[in-house]
Amino acid sequence: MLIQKKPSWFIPEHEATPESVYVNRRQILAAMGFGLAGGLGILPSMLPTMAAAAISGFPAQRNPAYTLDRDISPEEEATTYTNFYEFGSSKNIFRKAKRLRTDPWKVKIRGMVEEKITIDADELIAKLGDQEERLYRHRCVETWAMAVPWTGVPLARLVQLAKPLPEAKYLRFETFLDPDIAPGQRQSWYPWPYVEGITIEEAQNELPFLATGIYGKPMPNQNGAPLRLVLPWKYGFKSIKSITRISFTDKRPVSFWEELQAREYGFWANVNPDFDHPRWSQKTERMLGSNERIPTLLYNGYAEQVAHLYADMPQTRELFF
Ligand SMILES: Nc1nc2c(c(=O)[nH]1)N[C@H]1C(S)=C(S)[C@@H](COP(=O)(O)O)O[C@H]1N2
Ligand SMILES: [Mo]
Repeated sequence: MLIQKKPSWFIPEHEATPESVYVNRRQILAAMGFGLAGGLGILPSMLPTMAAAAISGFPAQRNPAYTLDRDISPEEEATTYTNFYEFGSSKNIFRKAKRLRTDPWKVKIRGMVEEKITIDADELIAKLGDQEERLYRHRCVETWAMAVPWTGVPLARLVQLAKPLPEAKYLRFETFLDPDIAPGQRQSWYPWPYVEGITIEEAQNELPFLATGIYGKPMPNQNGAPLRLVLPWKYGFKSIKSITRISFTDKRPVSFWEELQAREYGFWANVNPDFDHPRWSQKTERMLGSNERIPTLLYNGYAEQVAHLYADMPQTRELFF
């Protein structure tokens, strides 16, 4: 039996790096509103760009609790080899994804919560506190993998903000629906929009991350701008991109891929090298930028953080698909 312990991102004050490059949004807005710009040596023409940078908070301070056992993937690879079926089923859809307009971008929080909120993505992130950077591994069910620095906030803070009712058991996430912009959404055999779901216990774990950026910069469209989920211990398809709606519900959500092929892409989809996909082995993976295959780790190397969530469940195939 595992005992609830301090999340691994918890570091005592004296160990934390004092210097943060985060620019406080209020300072900039105050400078704009109260005419302090001149005194700070800031030209009025610089203000809009600075405000934008401050609001998005890049680059954010790296959280030293999340370390890697491998090199960070080349940025060029991680931002051009992407899965985003809304724009097509090939990996090089980054040019097509440029068409997505991500500002303004409304996000709705709905369902079994005290706080039903409709809010712009920027404002939502500002409400959720300071952004941080985390280095996470990512393992696609297709067996390619990467290790990248994400910028964002823990999803657990959004759960706190929403104030779920006691009957809420799951979070259901939805991506935009706009076939005029996303050609993949004209392919009617797919159950658009893209949907994903996790349990509320999973959402309250330290790992789930609402990401707004990658490599210290705002998220490129192809990686899921302006807001995506990152669940590093699950197969990559669970990490839903370009979120427009988060609903709290008592019914287990049926995800996009589960609806298409439940035998291959299940609800839990926890990474486990010992359970093969029906069509290929899950024992090894290829890191982007390399041709070598390396062993895949149980829970993608995050057993310490998440194994206790599943300790009382049968350790069968269902948990790893
Ligand atoms: N909306 C949406 N989210 C998505 C996908 C998608 O097609 N549409 N693909 C998923 C898959 S299969 C993977 S592996 C990751 C890939 O993230 P990346 O392209 O940023 O590496 O995004 C996931 N999130
Ligand atoms: Mo994937």
